[in-house]
Amino acid sequence: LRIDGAELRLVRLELLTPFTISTGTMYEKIIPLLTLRANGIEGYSEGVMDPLPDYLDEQIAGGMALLRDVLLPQVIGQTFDNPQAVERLLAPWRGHYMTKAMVEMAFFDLWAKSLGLPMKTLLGGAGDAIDVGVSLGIGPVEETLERVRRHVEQGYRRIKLKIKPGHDVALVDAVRRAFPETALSVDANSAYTLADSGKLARLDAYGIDYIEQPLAWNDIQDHATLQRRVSTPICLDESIRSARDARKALQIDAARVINIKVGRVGGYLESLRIHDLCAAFDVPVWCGGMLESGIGRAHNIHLSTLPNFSKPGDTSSASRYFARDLIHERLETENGRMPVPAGTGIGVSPDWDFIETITLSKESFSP
Ligand code: OSB
Ligand code: MG
Repeated sequence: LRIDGAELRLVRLELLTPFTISTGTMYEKIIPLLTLRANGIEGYSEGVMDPLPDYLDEQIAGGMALLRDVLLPQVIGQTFDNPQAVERLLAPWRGHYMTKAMVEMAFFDLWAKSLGLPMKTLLGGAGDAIDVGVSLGIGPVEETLERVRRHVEQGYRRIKLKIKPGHDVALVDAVRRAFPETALSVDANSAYTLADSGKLARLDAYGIDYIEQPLAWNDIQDHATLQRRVSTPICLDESIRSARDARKALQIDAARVINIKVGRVGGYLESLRIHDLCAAFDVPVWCGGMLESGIGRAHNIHLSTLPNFSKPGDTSSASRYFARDLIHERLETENGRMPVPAGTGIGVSPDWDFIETITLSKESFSP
């Protein structure tokens, strides 16, 4: 495939309700969107970097500059036989996993469409729907109980509670009392240190599926120490940027579950390597989310059809986050199952008329 054009946009999408995690509150999503073209076919991707480096050390401004000045000029006009060739070209650049993932994922979509295959098939997945849960932001306990109730009623397969110091054991205690049977997890987004081991061990009493990323975003070692002190499985999110990180974590028992976000690890090929490695260690994975629009969600859904994605992912209904999505299709769950978009590639089509109205910037690239 010869890449004969590209378009890079930044769009602004209002969140229906603010989303609070231990690091802060999000009120809107600023989304980088990439289109790659070849032979009249288009591939799409969405960047998951944030305006500020408060989830990981990557941010939109740096990613956009790298795409504009380096990555897109590198791929435009070039011919690639497969996604591996794209990955090889971008491999020398340090970091910038989310930015590189945009190029790799848009190419994957293009490639799948050129082969006439659904993305899931190309990845080695199967099935028409995936199990999903929800991620509930930090808020007053009473309000959280009400939101848990609503989502349990809707059939979501797991409720993930965002926690932070001062908003943890009492919250979990209240939710567990009200919902003795519900699959629960917690996500701290790196808000604790090993000094909090005792506090985190108190969560062992509540039958939680896993504690997601309790310690530093760039740590693996301390999570292994913590795992020796708590019986609840630790799930790593932020700490896993590559299959090499995953190997190190698995070798020292720092993670008994891994959250794969395709953007966080630089794309599908690395996601597949992490998926396979975890399967070899008998460690389940699930697909995380970054409040993506339908374009990113569609990618996540296809990835989630692989066999070792054996826990519910975070790809809940788009209507929970946005009044209107960037795509024509509706990505809504039914009884905790998200249908896999049909058709070739990611199977969703951007609603350019709507996107145009929320576009902050737009640039075209040609050979
Ligand atoms: O840690 O998984 C996380 C959202 C923004 C940043 C980090 C995280 C999240 C979520 C939301 O938990 C998942 C989603 O619904 O997309
Ligand atoms: Mg997380």
